Amino acid sequence: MINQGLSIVIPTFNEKHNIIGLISSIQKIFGYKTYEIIVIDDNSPDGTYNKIVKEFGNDKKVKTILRKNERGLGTAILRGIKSSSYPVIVGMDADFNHPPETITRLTEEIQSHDLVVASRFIKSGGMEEKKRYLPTLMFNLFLKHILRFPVSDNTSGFYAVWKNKLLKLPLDDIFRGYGEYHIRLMHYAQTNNFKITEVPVYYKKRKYGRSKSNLGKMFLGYLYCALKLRLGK
Ligand SMILES: Nc1nc2c(ncn2[C@@H]2O[C@H](COP(=O)(O)OP(=O)(O)OP(=O)(O)O)[C@@H](O)[C@H]2O)c(=O)[nH]1
Ligand SMILES: [Mg+2]
Repeated sequence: MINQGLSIVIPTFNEKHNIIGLISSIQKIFGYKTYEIIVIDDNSPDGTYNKIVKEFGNDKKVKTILRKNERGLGTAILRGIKSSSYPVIVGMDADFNHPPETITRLTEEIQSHDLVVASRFIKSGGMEEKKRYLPTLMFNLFLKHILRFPVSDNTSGFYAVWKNKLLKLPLDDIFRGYGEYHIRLMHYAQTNNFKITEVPVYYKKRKYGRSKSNLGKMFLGYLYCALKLRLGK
């Protein structure tokens, strides 16, 4: 664990059954260490925001941001990044796809790197949801090939990065749309000579609630994003 402090940025939409357990798990892992959890909720109809405020309203390490007039994963994460106070940022999902224990591995490696990605496609990595594993792997092989990425998983949305390095990148261009922001993040990090590495992650299935991902739309969006980057547009 780093000594300088850690900002964990978590976007939520209808995650009231996951986020309380996730925050509790992070608290157990990091305890008295210097960290903050920033949740950015887009006014979830299930009342995620109020639930967090009720459970953790007195905890100074838990910041909850409510966006009433905006919706979208990319801009929600950017809002969290802009609100962060510590030098290392971790981005992750609220639904336990991203096991909180992996944050420790990310923060170990960030000591000697600019950006560390949690990867499903290296030894000890994987996905509990088997039917999504192969198509995701194939798409990531394609991405690695066409964009010459140095790591194997460029769509996980689970990473640690130094904030001062991140602020040098075109953040408004990167953090928009849905999960394809991760592809743009990797592209700009690489073209700005970031020192990048990966650590294994085993994705569990989402614990409660429903996915926000429309897989067909997501695939086309990610493909379009990758081709645009490849063509330098
Ligand atoms: N603030 C905000 N968060 C969002 C939005 N869409 C998705 N999220 C969050 O982004 C994360 C990833 O969304 P998921 O629905 O888990 O997507 P997925 O991992 O592809 O789908 P699953 O297989 O069901 O886990 C979760 O923490 C969501 O709550 C949004 O529009 N706004
Ligand atoms: Mg998920």
